[in-house]
Formats: sequence, C-alpha cells, structure tokens
Amino acid sequence: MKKQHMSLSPVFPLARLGFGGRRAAVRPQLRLAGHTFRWLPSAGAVLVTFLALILVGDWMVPFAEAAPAVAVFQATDEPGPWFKCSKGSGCVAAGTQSLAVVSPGSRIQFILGSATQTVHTTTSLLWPLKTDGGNADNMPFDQPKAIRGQQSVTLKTPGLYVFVCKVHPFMLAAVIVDDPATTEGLDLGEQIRLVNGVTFPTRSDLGVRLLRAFFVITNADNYQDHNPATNPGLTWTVNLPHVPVLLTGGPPAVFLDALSINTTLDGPLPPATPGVGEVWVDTEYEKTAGKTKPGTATAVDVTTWKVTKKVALPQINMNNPHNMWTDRDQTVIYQTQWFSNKLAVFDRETLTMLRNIHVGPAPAHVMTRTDTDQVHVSINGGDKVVELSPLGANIDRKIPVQFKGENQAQPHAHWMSFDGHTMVTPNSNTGDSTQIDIVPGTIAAKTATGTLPIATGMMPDTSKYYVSNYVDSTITCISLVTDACKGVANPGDQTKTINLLANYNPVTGAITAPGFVGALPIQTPVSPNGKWVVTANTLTATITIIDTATDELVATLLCSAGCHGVNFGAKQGGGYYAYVSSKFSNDLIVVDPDPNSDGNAVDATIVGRVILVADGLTAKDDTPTQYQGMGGQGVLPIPLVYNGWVQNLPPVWCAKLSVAQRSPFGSSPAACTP
Ligand SMILES: [Cu+2]
Repeated sequence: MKKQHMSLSPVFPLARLGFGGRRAAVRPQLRLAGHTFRWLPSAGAVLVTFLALILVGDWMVPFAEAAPAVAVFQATDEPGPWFKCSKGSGCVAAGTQSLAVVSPGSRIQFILGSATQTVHTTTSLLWPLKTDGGNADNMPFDQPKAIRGQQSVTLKTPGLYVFVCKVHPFMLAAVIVDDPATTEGLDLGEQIRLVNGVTFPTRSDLGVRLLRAFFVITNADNYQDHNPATNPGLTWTVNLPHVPVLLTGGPPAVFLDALSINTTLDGPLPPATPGVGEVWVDTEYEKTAGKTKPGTATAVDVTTWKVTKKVALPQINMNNPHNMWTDRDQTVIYQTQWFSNKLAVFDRETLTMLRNIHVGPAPAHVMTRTDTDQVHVSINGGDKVVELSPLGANIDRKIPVQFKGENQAQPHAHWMSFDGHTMVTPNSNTGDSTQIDIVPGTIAAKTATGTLPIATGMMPDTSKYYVSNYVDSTITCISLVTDACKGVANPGDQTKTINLLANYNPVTGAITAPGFVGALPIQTPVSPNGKWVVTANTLTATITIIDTATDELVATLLCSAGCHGVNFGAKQGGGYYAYVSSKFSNDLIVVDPDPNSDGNAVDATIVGRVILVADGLTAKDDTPTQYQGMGGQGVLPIPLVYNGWVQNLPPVWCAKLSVAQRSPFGSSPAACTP
C-alpha cells in the first residue's frame, strides 16, 4: 500500500516553525511521497495535557525567583516520570513531571532508591555553553557505573540541561537554569552541546525536535493511541505549555506551545498476506489491575492479526518486561524485566509462569545458543552476560564483557551468531562493542563504536555485524572477516560508520537527497537471508533500511512515536516481514522489506498495523487498566526464522515454512525437517 520514499523538496525552514510568534500553527513537517513525515515522539492525548496547560497558566512570574535551591529528581519505574521531580523547589508541573526551573547555583539531586527496583545512571545528555564557548560549569556529568543511591550536581551556567539514564535512555530529567538578569523568558542558552560533542544553537531544528520530544516522552498521557475504539477520530494532540523561552540570539521570546502537535494517526490495517505463527511484543508500559509495576507481553496471531494473549505476571509484579526469546521447541518465553534484576520464564501456550530467576541488575536482552539451547541474558546495569541452562533452570556461567580493570560495559542488546559460537554486545557505558568467543567464554576483541551503543544485528554467516549508536545517530558496521563491511573510508578498514543524519541539516531542518533520515536509532537486526538491516529510530519515528551489499541506506519508512523494536518473522508462502514496535504508541507495524521479491529493499513498504490492545477474546492473566498496548519494545516472532535457529525447529513449525525459509542462508546448517 503506502510507498514512502522521501522526496527531495520538503524542507522546513526555521522561519516556518513559528518562532517569534505566539501559538503558531505551523509545525515542522516534511513531505514524503504522498505523506507527511512527522518527527516526533508521541501521543494521543489530550485532556490531561490540556488541563495541565490551563493550570500552568501564565508561567513567567514564578520563575523570576532568585535564591539558589535544591531540586530533587527521584528515579521511578513508572512510564513518563522516570525521573520525577518530587521534592525541593523548582519542580514545574507542565504535563511533564520531569522538569525543574531553578536559579544559578542551584543543586540538582537524584535519588536512585526505593521507587525503582534497579540501578541507573544520571548522565548529562546535553548542556549549555558559556559565552566563551566552554562547557557549562560541572558539565559533562556522569558516573563510572550504574548505581543505586544518590548523585548531585550544582548548576551555575544559565541554560537548558537534560539528564539521561544510560541504561534506560528514555529516562529523562530537564533543568532550566534561568538567568535572573533576563526577564523576557526562560533561558535555554545560546548553544547547547550533546554528550557526544555535537554543538548546535537552541534556535535550530534539532533543538526544537529535542524539546518537543522531551514533553512527549516524559508524559504518558501524550502517547499515541491508534485504537479507534478509544480514539474514534484517531487524533493525536500534544499541547506544550504557553511558556516563553529565550533561544539563540535572545529576544523576542518563543512560546513553547508553538511546538504543540495536532494531527491524526493511522488506524489498524491487517496485512493482505498472513504471516506465520505469532509475534510477541513487550508492551512495557501497560498497567494492569493486579500489580503495581507496569508491563505486559502481548501476543498477536499473525495468521488472523488478532491479539490472542496478554501476560502480566501479577504474581511476581513483573516489572517493565523489555525483551524476549524462546527455546528450540518454541514452548517458553524468556522474559527480561529491565527495571528489576530478574528473568521470568513462562509457558507460551498456557501462560503459566515457570520461574523467576535472579540474574543481575537491569537484565535487558535475551537470546539462545543454537548449539546448546542455553540462554544468554545481558546485564545492562552491570558488566556481564549471564548464561543459563535450557529453560532457565540454572545459571551456568557469568561471562564478563570487558577486561579486568575497565569500566563496566553495561551491555544492552547483544546478538548471537548462527552457530552459537560468537556473541557481540553493544556496551552502552563504554562506547564500544565486545566480541566474545562463547565456548571458552573469552573476549576475542573490543571495537570502538559511537556514543551510547545500544543494539546489534549480525549477518547470518558471522561475516560482519552492525551496532546502533543511540546518541550519535549512526550505525557502526564491524567486519569479522576481511573486508566484509562495504564502502569503507580507507582500504582495509575493519569498520564503517553509517551516518543516519547525513541528509539532515540540524540547524535549518533541511533534508537533502536521497532523504533517508534516522535519529536515536535502537534495534537493528539483519534479515534472515542477510540482505537488509532494518533499524528503528526513536526520535525521528522512522524505520531506515541498509542494504548489506553496499552498507548504504536504501529506504526510510514512517514509524510511530518512540519507534524501538524490530525483528523478522516468516511471511506465508516465502519471504519475511519485519515487525516494528514503538514505545510511545500502541501499534505494531508490519513492514514488507521486499514486496516484489527481487532482493532489493528500495520498494520496502508498510503493509499493516496491529493495535496491541486486548479484546474480549484475548487470553490473559490480569486486567489491563491504563496505557493499554503501549510501550512497545522487544519483538519476538514465533517461529524463530534466523539462520541457525530455524534449522532447529520441530517438524510442526518447520512444515509451515517455505523451502527457502527452512535454510535461509546457504546450505549449511542443513534445513529443518517438516
Ligand atoms: Cu535507568
């Protein structure tokens, strides 16, 4: 159906953003062929934001206050206010509860305590520059590793500061240090610097996008509701407060509500061609009646496109289910709990919980070894990957992912080779990637990547792999055999950096040919046939596709707010679907990367959309109450169709696949037997 290549023309000049005007109606947009491309994170919402807006009323007055203060952010496991401004002075309720406005010299305190079950970092994501171009005082701010406890930092230089947790990078806290000498609006600063060194004016397209994203991410009432049953008009409204801010160049002040969103969303659309089996999605923010912590795992039958199962595990107060995998027989779901220290295992069909195992702080991703069916869980708040027996019966080994004496790596989304012998990890704390020889459990190599590497995807023959660098908006291709990455800068280079923002001007917002754009990339798997890398980009709400033959971008598709998870499943009759989840939304997008089966993804298309909300026929162990179907993160198609895993399928699953799907990349290992 929708074809969504970007055209060259659309550009959204800064002048059109309504800067300088009050309540300007024009929002930054760019047009795709027949489509409007909205860069944004989030939301359906509405009433609450609107009320907040009213309550906030005229904001200027209270912020003229002068005395340095203490503002306290408490880390929570709750969707939206993950860093909740809870005590002290300076907290501002503006729909978001993660914003403080303080005067110079104020202290910002972070409490990583009883409101959360795991460890976090409080890391400066961006900060203002001083007039001489130097970093604001006490910036950058970070810790050597994720912790529980307290951190504090004193902010002196006026401007906008955003803090992030490097383990859970949607956790945000914003502080505006307002200069008492200026009276017209809140001072965001002339220039701000991202933690990766990129510096840009606050009066810029990127500055605007990040500001708007902050107000969407930190307020769950702003998330997108694609469900016509609860949102008949399929509207998406995000109202930013009518608050004046001072940007680059000074007065006149700009009002934040010029960045509000008022648009419509796409509703459900069952793909014409069924998939094979079912797709599980971690609806990590969905709240249910029987527990205090958020999160469910939702199963979609992709032969009917119905939500058939929803698992909340109230008996263990399952906390932020983030990512899943299954065993060889496809009988259990391994479920990480990202804001806890445990891995849950439940029966895929009966939904019975089998075990809940302590593995370590902030377990993020899970995959199996094809040779032994053992299970690997990345310990995102720590320094290792934990190896468990099949079905999670015991912890067999703890495999460190950094050398002795190095800062802990905090690995997020690892990937395994088809033969079970090589693991790669993206180390979010150390800006590198580790290759592990799994049989001895030793580190074969460590390779520098970009800033905050978060996910990986590997070729089906272990020739190369890809790492998404969240803050840099790049993908690092890393060769595991000579010259596997294509189009390297210098002959013989082992790595290639693929810039997802090469076509984007962060100041003007101009998009140049060929128009492929992605910012804040997350999951990035390689297709089972080794042809494409599909990446979910959370800031731009875009899906970008890299052709592995050239290691260049070949397509961009629209995604939903907080685009996050991707995995491949079998399409009935042959080929694959890429299933894409979005955090600040309740839909699952179905992408056909190659509709004409010519091996090239330039014609990749969105063919369907499933709303991840339970209906009367959905089997479930608890009653959803809030944020239904929202928080889409880990995606697990059953049966597993990646090279190495598909060959281990039982006959009943193998029989559902085409001959090519049974052996997706060459003749070894031998195909599964139907
Ligand atoms: Cu965190």
